[in-house]
Amino acid sequence: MTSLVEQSKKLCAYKAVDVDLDPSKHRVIGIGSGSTIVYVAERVGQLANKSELVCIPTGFQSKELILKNGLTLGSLEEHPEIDIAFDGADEIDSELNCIKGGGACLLQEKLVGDCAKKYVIVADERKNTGVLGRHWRQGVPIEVIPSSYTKILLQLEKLGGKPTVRPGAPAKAGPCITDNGNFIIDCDFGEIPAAKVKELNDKLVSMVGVVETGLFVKMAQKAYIGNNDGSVTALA
Ligand code: ABF
Repeated sequence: MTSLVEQSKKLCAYKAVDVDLDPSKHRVIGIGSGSTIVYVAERVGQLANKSELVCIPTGFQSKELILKNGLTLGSLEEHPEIDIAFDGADEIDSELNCIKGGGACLLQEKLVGDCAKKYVIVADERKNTGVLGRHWRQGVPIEVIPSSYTKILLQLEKLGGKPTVRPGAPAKAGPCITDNGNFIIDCDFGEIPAAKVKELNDKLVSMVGVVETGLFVKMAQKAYIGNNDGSVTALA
């Protein structure tokens, strides 16, 4: 039996595609990563003109989803202007700032989001807490150049965070390696008030060795939240 959370993921994903994707105008579409985006790809794959669309992935899982749903796979190099992109989030606040990167694809996700004229987040209600750091207790994912990780750990501690290097899959010894060959540090800063998210992100990206952070500062124009009672809340 499908759980309420799973149903809410499908509801918000279908709603986001039905409301925001205009198949007559949007031809280049960003497809993010995670378990909610599975339903976005499924819905896009049901469009009558799907063969006219090009989908830009944010990682390996995303590529597979695009292909599995009979959609055309494109690249950011070929299509640096994306009409609309959909992605999941680990947490979303009242200003639509997000924590992303639980799946270690944050760099490609941020690139796709940055290239998108319209960026839409889909998430179940657990992620909609109003303040980042309430639900996602694992910390802000930060992608770093491997040789810089110890100096960045020190810098993050001095900044008041509690950083840990993300381990790889259980069978694999050593740290998690991203699609770009980098490490991920998860840094717990506790709750991050909406007014402080940009300031924190600016401090993090100014550290030499940091490639990108999982703080997506006001990148999304819209978010669809799937609720357990079967309703969908649109935030903008
Ligand atoms: C991706 O999927 C990540 O940035 C984020 O970690 C995750 C959210 O996934 P889910 O939809 O499974 O909660 O977008």
